[in-house]
Amino acid sequence: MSTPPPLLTSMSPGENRRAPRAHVRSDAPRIQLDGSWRFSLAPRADDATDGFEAPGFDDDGWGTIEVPGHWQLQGHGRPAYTNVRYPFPVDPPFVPDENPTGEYRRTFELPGDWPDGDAVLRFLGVDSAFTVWLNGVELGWSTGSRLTAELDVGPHLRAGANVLAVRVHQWSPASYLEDQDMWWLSGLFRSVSVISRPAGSVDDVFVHADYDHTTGTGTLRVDTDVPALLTVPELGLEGVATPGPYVVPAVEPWSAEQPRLYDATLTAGGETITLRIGFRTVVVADGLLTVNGRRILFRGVNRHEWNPDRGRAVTAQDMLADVTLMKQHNINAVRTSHYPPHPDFLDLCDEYGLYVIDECDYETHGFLFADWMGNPSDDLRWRPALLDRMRRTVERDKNHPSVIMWSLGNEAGSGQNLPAMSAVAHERDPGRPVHYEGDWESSYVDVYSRMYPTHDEVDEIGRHAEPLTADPELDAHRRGLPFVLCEYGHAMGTGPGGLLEYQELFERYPRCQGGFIWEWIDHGIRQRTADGREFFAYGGDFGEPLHDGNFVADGLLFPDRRPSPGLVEYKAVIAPVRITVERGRVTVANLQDFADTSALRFTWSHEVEGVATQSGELVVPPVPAHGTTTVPLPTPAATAAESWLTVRAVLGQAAAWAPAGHEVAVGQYQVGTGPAWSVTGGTLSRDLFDPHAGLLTRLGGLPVDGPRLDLWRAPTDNDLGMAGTPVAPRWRELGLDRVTHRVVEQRWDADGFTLRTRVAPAATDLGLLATYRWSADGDALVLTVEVVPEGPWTDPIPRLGLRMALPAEISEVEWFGGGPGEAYADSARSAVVGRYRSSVDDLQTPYLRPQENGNRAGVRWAELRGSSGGVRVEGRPTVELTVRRWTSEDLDAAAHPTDLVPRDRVYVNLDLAQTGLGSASCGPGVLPQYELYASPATWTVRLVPLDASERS
Ligand code: IPT
Repeated sequence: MSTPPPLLTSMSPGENRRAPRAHVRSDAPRIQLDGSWRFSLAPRADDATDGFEAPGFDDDGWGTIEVPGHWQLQGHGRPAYTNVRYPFPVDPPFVPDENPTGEYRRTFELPGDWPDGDAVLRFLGVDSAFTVWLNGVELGWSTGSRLTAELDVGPHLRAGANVLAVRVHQWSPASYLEDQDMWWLSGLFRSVSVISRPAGSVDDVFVHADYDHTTGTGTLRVDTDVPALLTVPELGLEGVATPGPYVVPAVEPWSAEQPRLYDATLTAGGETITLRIGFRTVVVADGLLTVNGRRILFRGVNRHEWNPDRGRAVTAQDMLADVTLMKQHNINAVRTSHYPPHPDFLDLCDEYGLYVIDECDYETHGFLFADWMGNPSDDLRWRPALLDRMRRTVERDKNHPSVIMWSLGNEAGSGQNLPAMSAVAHERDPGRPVHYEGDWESSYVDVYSRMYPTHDEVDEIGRHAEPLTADPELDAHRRGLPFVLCEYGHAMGTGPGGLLEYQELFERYPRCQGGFIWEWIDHGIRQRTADGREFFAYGGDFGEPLHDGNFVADGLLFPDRRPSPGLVEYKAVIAPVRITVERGRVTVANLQDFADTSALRFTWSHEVEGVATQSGELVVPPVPAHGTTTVPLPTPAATAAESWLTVRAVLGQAAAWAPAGHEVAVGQYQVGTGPAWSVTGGTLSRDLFDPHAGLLTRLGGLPVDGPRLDLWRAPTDNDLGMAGTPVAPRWRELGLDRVTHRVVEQRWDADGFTLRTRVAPAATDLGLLATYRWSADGDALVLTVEVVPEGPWTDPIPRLGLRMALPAEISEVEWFGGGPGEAYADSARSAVVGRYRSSVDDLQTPYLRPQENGNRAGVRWAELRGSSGGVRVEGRPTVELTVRRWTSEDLDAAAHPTDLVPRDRVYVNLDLAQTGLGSASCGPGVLPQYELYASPATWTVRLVPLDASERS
């Protein structure tokens, strides 16, 4: 190629494409072109194959590729990850000469009964710019990777074999508009098809199904480009003419909680289109975002499309799994960050009930590094491309009741093209508000939106007391708008912490209508080590010269869709009912906006040290939305051992997304605290301790190292945070990862053994005086640790605890305390006091980049066992427990879980506390009440040797 084709130099969005229209299901004849195509990848656009589009071109020497798919995940080229930075020079509209160019060819047979006349060739997603030829004829080109592109092919189709050729460039001017925080992955990643367009058939339809909450009436208007007949059997509409309007008395409205859909058909020109109609009205009124007249509360997530093997070429199962998992975890809203999803995903949102902020495929974040000079948002030459993207978003998805807001895009700075995009959405669809976070004045949007504000800022905004912005009129406008957090709770690595405190603000201030966790799923790519062990790759693992590491792994799901502890925590925080258990009664608050609690069944159980002694059903009359009811609860007398009442709300009947009995919410009440420790005493044997360091070496028959004071944890992504002043670098500066232990005193007396040490890092006068007092209690040992800080400690510390090592044979843990999953001070809403069992291996949470994980909070006792015995540990007050086959230092040094090699020990931490997690990997740090400081502290543990035969 001598002169570059227009799609590599032009700011225009495409040529020769059909006007965008609704994505509908129809019975028109269709040829699905998914499957195996011939494929060749040229390293540069000017290396592309001359004449490849000719029907007679010989592609026998070419490889093959699966469509939909990305070529980088099928052995051609490599994935690359950058967050904000463009992986090419910011030199718009130019892109590098090294522009990987994929050439696709395939033949398809036109069925014998294929109707004459119009037909469209439809691409649901091609990343990034592509030109299409059918039977050697160039049809046109398009950009807009996550948007449908259709071209007319009717006149070019031939009886028998047809040859389709598509040339896709990884980079194009449009790449400047697609700087989303994700892997750069190219190709035909969504389906391709040819669809017949019978003469007189409906090309485009816009369903307007409004609900009047004051009368319960629905109004249905179906706009079509040609006259058509509409049938909605359940509404008694049979072959009525479009558009209507048809007034439907007493219609059942659609909401995420009660996603009522009415099946409908639309016929014209011999084609039948099937529609699913949901009646609902979305309005911003009196400063609130309302659906069907009520303020709603978003319990949301940001969802990128992801499959660890297929990238953004997600499957139907992936989409269904996402929706099902969201519903199972009490999530009611999705922001489709940062592009329209596969259209089938929205069908699932309609059906299962999720509110959707549908976001345009638009981000120019990398202009940040050019001080936003040349940002397409403010350059009129880009306006046609931006309006094209907005139109294609609205037109494609306009018939989904789940879509309740349009979003102009993400992180695209500011500029005159954004209000123009907003106007396009408003004009075409007055029935949906418009969102864009980058407009802090909120001049052309209908909700005020921010990402990663602190709790204090949310509180201020909730009180309409946020700082003034420049223009008083605009300031007044914004101050009157509802507020959402389009991103918060950055779910990178261990955490996020602090979600509960956000939820409290959303419940306190009507203006604060909830938010969307960043983000739904880790975008790890499944890989194997040389010796065949699976891991998930992140930025840099493919040798990218410029990358943003594991910032791509910040989801509530692991890449293979296993829920992370963060998701379990979020589920508890956003539970749609709140269960408050007290002596003799339980109060159920229904936090939903529409549904009563009749879908839920309530059970109670009385548990003594985590073992149920009594249980039953609780009769809770249906509580209306936002109502509260209190019912009596049998409260057994306190027992000798610690006992709890646990009340659970479960699904009474199977839902589409979970079986009957699925747990929705839990509440607990502590009935009895259990006895104080009675220490009977005994003689402490000197030879249990190392004579020099004074550390325990043996417990019963079990070799032991330690315990001794531990301040360190393998920094989490939040500890390493990019926002504010991250704590982990400071911890290292202080030397908390390399403390030394100097014996100050060893003293034996009638009460036992006292060891005093000074624990301190090199090069500083900071230290902790640790006093370990050991005494015997029969076979057991009791250790009280007292810590007194010395020197000017000012910063929070990672942990204050004891670390000890046991033999590697320890493999099982049973405990009474918080569980079953991981919990930290500021993410402990999901921890339920009970008795749990786990293998040591299953106590680990496999974050893509190893870091502190797996902590169990509020542990009263734990039994750690191997084949030849074990140890029971008890904590007073409780302890925080981690058990792992490697040290914190090993965790810290590893880049992937496959780097962690089990040692010949099991390392056990019995901690008084750890500092919280926060969300500083991209947001606020740990709230003050969850920060751990070096201060005088005391805690006691009891260590009891267990025989191989003993079982609790
Ligand atoms: C914010 C982005 O909108 C989102 O795409 C993602 O990158 C997230 O951060 C971090 O994972 S932008 C950030 C500068 C607040």
